[in-house]
Amino acid sequence: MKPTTTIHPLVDALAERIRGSWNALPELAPLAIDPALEAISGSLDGESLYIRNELRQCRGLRKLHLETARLGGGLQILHCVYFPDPRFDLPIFGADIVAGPAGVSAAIADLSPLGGRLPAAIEATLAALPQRPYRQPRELPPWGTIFSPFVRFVRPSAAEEEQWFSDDVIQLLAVLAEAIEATEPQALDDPSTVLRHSSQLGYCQQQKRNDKTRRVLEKAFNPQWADRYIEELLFDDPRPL
Ligand code: BLA
Repeated sequence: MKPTTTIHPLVDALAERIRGSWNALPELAPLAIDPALEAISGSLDGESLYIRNELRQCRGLRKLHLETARLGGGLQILHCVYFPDPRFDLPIFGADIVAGPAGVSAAIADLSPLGGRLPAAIEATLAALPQRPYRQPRELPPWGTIFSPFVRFVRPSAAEEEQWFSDDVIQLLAVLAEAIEATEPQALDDPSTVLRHSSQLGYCQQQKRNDKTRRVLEKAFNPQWADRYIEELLFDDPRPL
C-alpha cells in the first residue's frame, strides 16, 4: 500500500472550520497542555504517525479539545470534544471522524445531554433542523447510550455527503455557541450542577468503553501510553465539585 502523506480533505477542512469558530466564543482562553502531548510524532511499520492536540477554554466550557491524527494503517482521525463547566446547563459537544485509505468509515457528531435531557431551547432548535438524506447511516455501539436522539452517525458515501457532515458539525457548534451566550451559571452545590457533574463522569466512562480507540492507540504506541492518554487527555474526569 502506498503510504499516505496528506491528511484527508474532510479531516483537514473540518479542523480548520472548527478552529475558525473558536474566535467567536466568549472569554476564549488558552488551556495548559502537557508539551509532550501537544505534538506527538513517531513511526510504525515505516509509516509516519503524528498527533496534534489543541486545547482551549471559554465561558461555560471547562475544556475544548481538538485532536487531529494520523495513526497506523493509514488511519486519519479528527476527534473533538467540548466539555462544559458543570455549573452551566449545556450539553457535551462531540465529533469523531475516522478515515482510512478507502475513505471515511465513521463520522459522528452530537450535542449529548447531561443530566438526562438536553436544554429545552437546544432540543427545539435541533428538532427543527433539516435532516440530510445520508445514504449509509450507521448503528450506534452499545456504549452509545450517551448520545442524543439527534446524533448523526454515518459513513459518508461521497464528497457531497462529507460536505453535509461538515456543515452539520458547524451547525451544532453554532447552536451550542448561542446557548453559551444565553446560559447563566448555577451554584456549585446546586443539585442540577451536581447532576450534570456526575453525568459528565458517566459520559467519559462510556467513551472509554470504545475499544476501537484504545486498540489503535495501543498499536501505534503501547498499552500504558494509550491508557494514560485516554485517562488524562481524551476523557479526563471533570474536577470534583
Ligand atoms: C469508531 N474510533 C472508531 C474507530 C476507530 C476510532 C479506529 C473505528 C472506525 C469505524 O468503526 O469505522 C479511533 N477515534 C479513534 C482514535 C481517536 C478517536 C484513535 O477519536 C483519538 C485518538 N469517538 C470519540 C468521540 C466520539 C466517538 C468523541 O472519540 C463521539 C462523539 C465515537 N468512534 C465513535 C463511535 C465509533 C467510533 C460511535 C463507532 C464504534 C463502533 O461502531 O463500535
